[in-house]
This record gives sequence, C-alpha cells and structure tokens, in this order.
Amino acid sequence: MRTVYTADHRLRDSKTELYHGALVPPFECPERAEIILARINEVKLGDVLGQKGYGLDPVLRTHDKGLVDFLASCWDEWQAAGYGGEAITSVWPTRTMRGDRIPTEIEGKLGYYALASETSISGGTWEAALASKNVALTATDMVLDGERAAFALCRPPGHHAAIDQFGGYCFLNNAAIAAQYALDKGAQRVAIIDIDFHHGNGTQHIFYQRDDVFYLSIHGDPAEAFPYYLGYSDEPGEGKGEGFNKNYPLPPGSDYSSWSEALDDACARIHNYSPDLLVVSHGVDAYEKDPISFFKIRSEDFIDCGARLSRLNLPTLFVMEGGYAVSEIGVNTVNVLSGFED
Ligand code: OKP
Ligand code: ZN
Repeated sequence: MRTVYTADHRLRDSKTELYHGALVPPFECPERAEIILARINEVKLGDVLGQKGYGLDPVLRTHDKGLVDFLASCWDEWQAAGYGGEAITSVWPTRTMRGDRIPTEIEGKLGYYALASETSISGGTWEAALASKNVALTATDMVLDGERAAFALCRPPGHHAAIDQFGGYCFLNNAAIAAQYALDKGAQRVAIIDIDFHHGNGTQHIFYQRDDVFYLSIHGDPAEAFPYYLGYSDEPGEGKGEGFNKNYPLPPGSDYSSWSEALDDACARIHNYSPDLLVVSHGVDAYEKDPISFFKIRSEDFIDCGARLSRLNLPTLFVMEGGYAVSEIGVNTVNVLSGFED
C-alpha cells in the first residue's frame, strides 16, 4: 500500500492544550506523524508520495465559507488584537443565547466557530490543515485511479470538524472532504467507517441528512467520553439520511471481543450498502495504553481489524485520525494497514 505524507504537518505545532484545567503540551503533536512514517519505512509498507495541490474548492464542497475564512485569518487577527497566548476560546453562543449572530471581534468569532476549547490555534495551523486535506485528496485520487487501497497520513486529524466548527484537534474534516470529492468524481455511494476511539461528530454532522454517504463509528460512549454531546446509538440519520448513520458507543474497559463484534456488524451493513469507496477514519486511540482513552485494544488486535476491513473487498482509503500513545503509534497504525494487505 502506498502512503501520502507531507512534512508540512509540522506547521501544526501549538504549545498549549487546555486539559483538565491546565495548559499542557498538546497530545496531538508532530512526533505522531514522524513515528508513523518511520514505521512505514521500517516494514517497507510501500512507497511514500508527497501531496498534490487542490485549492479550496473541495473544502468548500464540505465546509462553510465562514469557517474557512475564520481559520485562514484567526491567528493574524488574534495577534493583531494583542492577545498574548495561543487562540483558545473562553466563550460560546450557549443554549440561552443567540446562535445566529457572528461577532466581528476575534474572541467572539473564535467562540462561534469552536466546538471545544482544548484546541489552540497558533501560527502555521491553517497551513498544516490545508496540507492535511491535500494529503487526503492525493490518496483519494490514487484509489479513484484504481489502486486497491491508499493511506493518507493526515495531520492534523479531521473527524471532529463539522460543517462550520473546528475542535477536538481538528480543523478541516479530511475524511469528509475526501468522500465528497469521490462523489463529485462519479462515485454513487461512499461508506465511512470510523475506528478512532472518539465519535466523529463532525463527519456525522456533515452527512446526517444524506443517503450517499453512510457513516458508521465505534467509539467510547459519549456519556463518558469526548465529544460528549453526540455519538449515541439513537442517531439513525435524518430525512433521506435515515438509516445511513450508525453509532456503536461502547463502555469503559471494552476489549477486542466487544469491539470486533461491533466491527463485524458495521462491515455487514457496509457490505449491504455496497459502496463504491470505503473511507476508514483510522485512529489508533482505542489502544489499551492510550493516555486519553478507555478501551483495551492490543497492538495485535489492530492487525486483525485490518484483515476484517480487507474482507469487504472494496477500494479503500485510510485517513489518519487520532492515537496518542506516541511511542506505539507507528506499530499500531501500520498493523491495521499490514493486516489489510496480508
Ligand atoms: C481527537 B481525535 C480527555 C479530553 C479529550 C479532546 C480529544 C480529541 C480527540 N479527557 N479532549 O478523535 O483522536
Ligand atoms: Zn480520537
């Protein structure tokens, strides 16, 4: 399997994450992508290619222009306002206020477009997010051009980014942008299976009312895990999208026996849907030693997961999402890919 990677991911290098009330070094750090790349080379998974340019058109097929403009200018506006730290929101249009007015002041705009406050915006963030979506689209083109599978080594990740919100370490929804791009290039149906520990609220939100993208996700029960306010089992999709969203929330301590049961059910549904393309939102934070997650998936389980995905026999695009046990992220990520290939 070939990989798409760019060193431009390093431009996303913020110094702060608001975590349990303290500002800490971000879990979503540049070393993650470097360690995955090193493992790909170590096991000779396949060639590693650079990104092609795609501009903003495919982004604007998925995201709101207001969000895109905001992300592009946020850091400059924050600095121009004279604010000392990285851009972190402390305000929101909450339930009791108006959500239909977008403030002009950067602090107010930031709260309008943020879905959480752990994700600081700093210099280079937007450039890295653009490169990450280019990586996803370059790999998409490889699969559309006939490769059985490709790996988009995206960083920053994307699945929490909604039509008009960023957060959860995500700015642009790489998997969603890729799925929409495939549809625009002639695919009729795309399935997205999200194996990251966290529910991909952004991807669900983007496709919730549509039947041309079937989103399925196995994740920590939102009653107990980020993103908390979406990802329950009673979210079937809406309108013509009804039946094309499927969540598998699992409790703390879940191991591969219950996790793989959910995966098998998801694969059966994907098979029945018969998509032209399978997108895997590939996160490895379900791993037992992940510092911010609560599943008990072992490194070898990821190989079996890849094998099960492979049995669907579909053109498959892997898009990197999360995984924060940094020293094991290379082995775990590549285990899924090698399990898929063997
Ligand atoms: C991004 B991706 C844990 C707080 C978690 C944000 C997690 C974002 C995960 N106490 N905060 O889905 O891996
Ligand atoms: Zn995650």
